[in-house]
Amino acid sequence: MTYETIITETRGKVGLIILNRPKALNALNSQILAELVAAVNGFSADAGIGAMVITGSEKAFAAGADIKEMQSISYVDAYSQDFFVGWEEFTRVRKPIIAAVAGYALGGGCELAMMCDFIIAADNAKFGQPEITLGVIPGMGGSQRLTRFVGKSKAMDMCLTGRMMDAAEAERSGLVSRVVPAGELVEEALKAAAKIADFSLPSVMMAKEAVNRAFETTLAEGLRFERRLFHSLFALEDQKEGMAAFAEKRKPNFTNR
Ligand code: CO8
Repeated sequence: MTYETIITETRGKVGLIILNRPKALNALNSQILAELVAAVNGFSADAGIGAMVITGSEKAFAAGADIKEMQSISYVDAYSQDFFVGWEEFTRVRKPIIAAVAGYALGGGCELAMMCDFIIAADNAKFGQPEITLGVIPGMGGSQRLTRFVGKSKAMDMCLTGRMMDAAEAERSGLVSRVVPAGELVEEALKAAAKIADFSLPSVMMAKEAVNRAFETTLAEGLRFERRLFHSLFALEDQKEGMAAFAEKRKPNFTNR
């Protein structure tokens, strides 16, 4: 499939998606949403792919939803079309997705990064939910996910003042998992994704599912869910292989079975 607003590449077992609307700082319009969802679904369906990386440019991961596309939309249209509901499809992807963020990740850009499984930030990254400056509020999960990542006080500060957080503050407050020099961002993210993609895919997918469950349920239910997944992994050949390889002091050869 050919895309106009993203570039896709395969690096070994990793699917790389580069947001590519440089003139609009990768603002997220309906075309980029549709192409991004198609790309992640394509990599999901590809048995040769074990993890994905989404990145933008050195200046902008994405500067938000496309304000020019949104500005004239009416309430009836927004409501009737359930504007941007397509992003929910993105969050249903079961293989891991790493956001590699350099430059601006604002509004929908910050929200897209938070929909990924974890964020690796370049040292020039800037995160923000500036929707309040436009007379609106976050609409792709910012008020909910940012609050879970950084807590109420910082989330309120960001959503009410619209101020940006730099990479150091984002790492300190738990929004990003690590910060790397901007020039090494994509390689570092690809390295992390390649490491994940070398593990047994069913256990990787279950690990993702288990961690995500922590956001959706009580501790008791989450623990029960984790234990049931854990039990089920003993049905895999890869569990036998992984543990045998440890005992035999060799590298495991996982087959995703
Ligand atoms: N939408 C559309 N175009 C954009 C956007 C955007 N979000 N951001 C930047 N652009 C465009 C600019 O208009 C400009 O285009 P042109 O050259 O044609 O004038 C080009 O990108 C370059 O931008 P700047 O000249 O402004 O670049 P600067 O380096 O001076 O500034 C900033 C960079 C600070 C990132 C600045 O561009 C900016 O403030 N952008 C807007 C940031 C913003 O407010 N983002 C939030 C958008 S709202 C949102 O995301 C809501 C999400 C939820 C919606 C869910 C609906 C259900």
